[in-house]
Amino acid sequence: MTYDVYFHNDFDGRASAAVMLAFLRSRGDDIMHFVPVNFDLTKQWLDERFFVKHALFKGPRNPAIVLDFPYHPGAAIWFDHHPTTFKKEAWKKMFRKDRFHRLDPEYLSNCHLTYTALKENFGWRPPAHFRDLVKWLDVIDGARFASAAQTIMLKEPALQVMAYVDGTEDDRPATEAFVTLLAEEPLDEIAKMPAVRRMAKIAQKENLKGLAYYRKHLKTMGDVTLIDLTATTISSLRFAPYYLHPTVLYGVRITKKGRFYHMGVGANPWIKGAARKKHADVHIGELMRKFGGGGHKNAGACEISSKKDALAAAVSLIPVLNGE
Ligand SMILES: [Mn+2]
Repeated sequence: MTYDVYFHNDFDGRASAAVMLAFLRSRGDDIMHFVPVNFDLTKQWLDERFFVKHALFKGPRNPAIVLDFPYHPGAAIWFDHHPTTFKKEAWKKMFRKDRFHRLDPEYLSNCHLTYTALKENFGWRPPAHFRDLVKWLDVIDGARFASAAQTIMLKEPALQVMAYVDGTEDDRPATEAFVTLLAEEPLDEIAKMPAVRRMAKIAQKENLKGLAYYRKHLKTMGDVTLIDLTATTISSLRFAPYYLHPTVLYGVRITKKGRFYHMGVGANPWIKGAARKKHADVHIGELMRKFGGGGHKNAGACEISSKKDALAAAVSLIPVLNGE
C-alpha cells in the first residue's frame, strides 16, 4: 500500500512522519507524498472532502495519514496528542479509537505516541536510534529542557537539528528530504551534516545576539521580568530571562506581530517547591482572558492593538504576578 502523509510542520510532526515511514517500509508499504501542514489550513481542513480537493500537490491521491494535526474523518491513519484536536462536534462523536486512529494528550510528543502505538498495536520492532529521537521530542515538544542555557547555546546534537528544522520551515524540498533522513539516521549523525551545522551556527549566533539585547533591556521587578521587543528585529528568547535571573518566577514579553502587539507571559519552568507554591493561585491563562487572550496555568498570551495599551497591560500584571 502507498500512502500520503500530512504532518504538522514542526519537529514533532516531522519526527512522527519519520517513525511512520520506517514502520510502513518494514511492512513493504511506502509513502508517496510528504505534505507539511500548518494551522493556517484549518478552514479548508473542515471540508469532508479535503483530501480529494486540496491543491497541496499534483498527482494521484493515496490514502491519507495525518500526524500531530487535527482529526479528519478522511484519514486512513491518524495519531495526535493535542487535546483541541476535534474541530467539529460531529467528528468528535464519529471518532472511534482503533489500531490506526489514536488521540492521547498524555504524551509530551506525538512522535512518542506514534512510536509506542505502532509498537504495541502491530508488534513492530523499531530501529534502535528512534529511542533517542523519541526522548528528545518529549523534551522539545513538551518544553522539558534541562536548563535555560541549553535552549540558548544549542550544544546538544538534537537541539542543533531543531535549529535546522526551524530554519527550513518554508523549504518544502528540504522538509521532505529531512523526514526520510530522520527515518534512517540517528540525530548525532544528522547534526554532523554541513547544511545542519551551518544552520545551527546561525541560530547559535542569533541567540547570543538576542541574549546581549536581553542583558541590556530586560527589566526585573521583584519576581517578574519584562522585555519590550517591539523596537528590535531580535527574535524572542523565551527562556533568556531565566538564564540571566535564575530565581525569577515569571517573564513578560511584548513583541510586534503584524498589526498587533503580542503579550506573552510564562512561568520559569525550573522553579520548583516552596518558591513555586507561593504563587500556586496564579493562573496565567485566566489573567490573559481579561485582555481577550488565553492559555494554560503556566503560559498564556494575548493580542493588543496599540503599543501603549500593551505596555500598560504588562505594567498592570507585574504586581499581580508578584502576589501583591
Ligand atoms: Mn506535537
